[in-house]
Amino acid sequence: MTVKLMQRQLTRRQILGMAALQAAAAAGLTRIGLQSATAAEPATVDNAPAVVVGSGYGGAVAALRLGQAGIRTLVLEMGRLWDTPGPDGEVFCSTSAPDRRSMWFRTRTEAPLATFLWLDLVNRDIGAYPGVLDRVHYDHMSVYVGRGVGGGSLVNGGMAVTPLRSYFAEQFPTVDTAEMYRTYFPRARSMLGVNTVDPAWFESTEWYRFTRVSRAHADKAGLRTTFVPNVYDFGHMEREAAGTATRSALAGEVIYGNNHGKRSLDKTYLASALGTGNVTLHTMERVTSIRRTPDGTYVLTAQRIDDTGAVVGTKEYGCRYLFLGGGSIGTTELLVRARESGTLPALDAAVGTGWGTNGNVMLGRANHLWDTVGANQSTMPVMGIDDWANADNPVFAEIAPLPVGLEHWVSLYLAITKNPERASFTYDAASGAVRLGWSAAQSAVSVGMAKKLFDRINRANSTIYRYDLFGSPSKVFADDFTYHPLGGCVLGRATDDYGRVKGYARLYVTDGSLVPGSIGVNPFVTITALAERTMARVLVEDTAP
Ligand code: FAE
Repeated sequence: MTVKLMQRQLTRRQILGMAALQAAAAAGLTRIGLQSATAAEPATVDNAPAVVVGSGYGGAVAALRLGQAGIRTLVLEMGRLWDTPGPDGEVFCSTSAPDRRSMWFRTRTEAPLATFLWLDLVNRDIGAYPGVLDRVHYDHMSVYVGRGVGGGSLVNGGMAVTPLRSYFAEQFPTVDTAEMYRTYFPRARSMLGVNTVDPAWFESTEWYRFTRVSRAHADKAGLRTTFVPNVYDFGHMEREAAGTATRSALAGEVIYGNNHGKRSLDKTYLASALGTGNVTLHTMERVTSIRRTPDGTYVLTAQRIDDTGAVVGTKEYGCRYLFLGGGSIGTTELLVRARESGTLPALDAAVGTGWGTNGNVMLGRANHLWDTVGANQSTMPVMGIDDWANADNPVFAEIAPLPVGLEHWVSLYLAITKNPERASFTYDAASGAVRLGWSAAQSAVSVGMAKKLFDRINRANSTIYRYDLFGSPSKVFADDFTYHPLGGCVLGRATDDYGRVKGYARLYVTDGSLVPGSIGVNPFVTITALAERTMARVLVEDTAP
């Protein structure tokens, strides 16, 4: 990463933090802090006062606020620091020619769109490597997650959506909604660097023709569309279009990482966290178990892995305060295993329950030949079809790009439906595996809701679905994966109303596992805002000497 100013002014601490990340990458270090830019990590770090597991949204907020409070904090992240150019001079590989950097220890990519014109044109054989995108498989559901310093922010579409206030209140009845919308949502948006596309540029650029076509089709069905903010720097994107900046969103980059333009967490929260001088980050360390000693110290066991995935060492870390930010499936898995294997037996029965997919379904519509979507498409979505207020069938559908560099007449969507189905995780003592009990019938509920909305759009426009995109010949709705895993340690059930885990003092959850399976929009702004709320409370009430 080059330490350069994006449109937003970086703080001095962010610049220091980014310099530390840059120096660590240059030296090939897996232990990163302000110290690591110049010297070795202090030996005492094995017993940090606070440990944070994971460096996605929940972990990054916890790390920054702990660091600012003067609390020495260690962040453990199982993925790599994405800051070193590969042989092609780029940090991330492209979506059109993925290599080993694309996926987490796979020999073939597993992209959400499996086929095009029923042909196996999308996925590629790759070498196994700690790549940036993982697809975690359970029996009837797989979950896409980001791996690396920044978690999901490295691979996501950047859509920074604040949920409908009434739905947030419905999902979090014990949270002070007024305070969330007055204080924590604005704080999260500001820290994440949220911005919006210039409407005039949007209306005129070829790069969003695909969105305007979908908007027109929604209009025809009497449906409302709405602009959606993003953390991609739209100033940079306009310069990409003008040919004065290196292309990233306009070069098809997204799910395997963006080389430019995106304000991922390593450039915002995490850079600031490292800049406090109190935060150290270890990469390629996977936490496998948590226990507590009689004096109340939490002890984590972490496996150090190398670029082949081999475990090259095991280490234990002790801490007084433990913050879990491993994401919905990462955190839930750790806590379910801890309860069931007896290392944290007093965890509540609600741990491992209340998990959902945010009602995710992906689908494509086939447009008329005269209704072209354009060969040039920005990878950053900026608009959604908002039918959430429809009590009969609430759906919010992101108008998604399909940037393959040629005209394909596909309108692609990621529908977020109000699917009430929830699943639980179980522990298999023999193998030590944690399994998710989601069924195909539960996905069918999301499909039914998405179909109702898109049948209406197809009827109004005399169009049909695309049958060629999701592998099997007749599959129209991709209902077997989610981008938005939510729940597992739901706020107010597995934890108190601030993410303090029931049964154990000084143990906290700060990530997407707090959200009860659905939030009605893309979730990272909500996750960030809830983590800000937790940290504001905990630092005042729990860390007094
Ligand atoms: P997350 O960001 O997943 O971070 C967890 C981190 O913990 C990861 O870096 C893991 O590697 C690490 N970790 C897990 N377990 C361990 C362990 N045992 N030891 C050490 N480290 C561990 O969690 N959301 C939006 O709001 N807008 C979008 O446009 C959007 N697009 C998406 C597109 C894609 C392709 C994907 C995959 C997701 C998208 N999302 C989007 C979802 C969003 O990225 C996700 O909700 C957040 O990243 C979840 O944040 P968490 O803090 O819960």
